[in-house]
Amino acid sequence: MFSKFFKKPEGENATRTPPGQSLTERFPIMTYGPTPKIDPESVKIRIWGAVKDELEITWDELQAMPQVTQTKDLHCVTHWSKLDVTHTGVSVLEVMKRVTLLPEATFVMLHCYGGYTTNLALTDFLREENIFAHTLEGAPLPIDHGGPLRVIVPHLYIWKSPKWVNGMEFMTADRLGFWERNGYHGRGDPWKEQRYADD
Ligand SMILES: Nc1nc2c(c(=O)[nH]1)N[C@H]1C(S)=C(S)[C@@H](COP(=O)(O)O)O[C@H]1N2
Ligand SMILES: [Mo]
Repeated sequence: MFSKFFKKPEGENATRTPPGQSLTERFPIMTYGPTPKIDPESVKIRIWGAVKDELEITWDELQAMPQVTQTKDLHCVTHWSKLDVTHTGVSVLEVMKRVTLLPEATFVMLHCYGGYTTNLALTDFLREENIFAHTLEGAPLPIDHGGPLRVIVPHLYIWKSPKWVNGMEFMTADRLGFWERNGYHGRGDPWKEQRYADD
């Protein structure tokens, strides 16, 4: 695991790095299946399920909302962490000002161009630091990292940060997303090493 690219965390970085993780300076690309190529202008977030009214939020509407830039550490279940990654976008809580949830909504399934899905409890999704990101380190989010638009959920392993996002399906009970059906943990807290379903 430790090599030219993966370093054992030391000093202050050690306390920022969850158990079983090594640090990388690179930002590896991890995608299952082909990478969808989407014109930013055509990006929409469709919102349905346990909501009062279904709606769509367009790329232009998203750009007109208040923007936030934040620097977070990202942790991948495949044992690498990358510290201080800066994304810009719109916070999930800002987008959710447009959405009226039904009282029985407890989970969300995030959907993507290409068919990837991931499930989150609303207690993990409706958090200040979660964002719809369109910019990485000041430049348009590279397509391989999920451009034009991905969700960043920094407190969980980043399979919970879907690339090429295009939908939020609110649910009244949990259902498993793509990797969760294939053996990954339902929640994925890196500090608890929730890697696989039986961890
Ligand atoms: N749409 C989509 N989102 C995805 C994936 C994917 O295959 N498709 N892979 C997930 C996994 S398993 C990881 S580790 C991270 C990787 O993000 P990165 O390629 O920007 O490093 O994206 C997550 N989001
Ligand atoms: Mo992953």
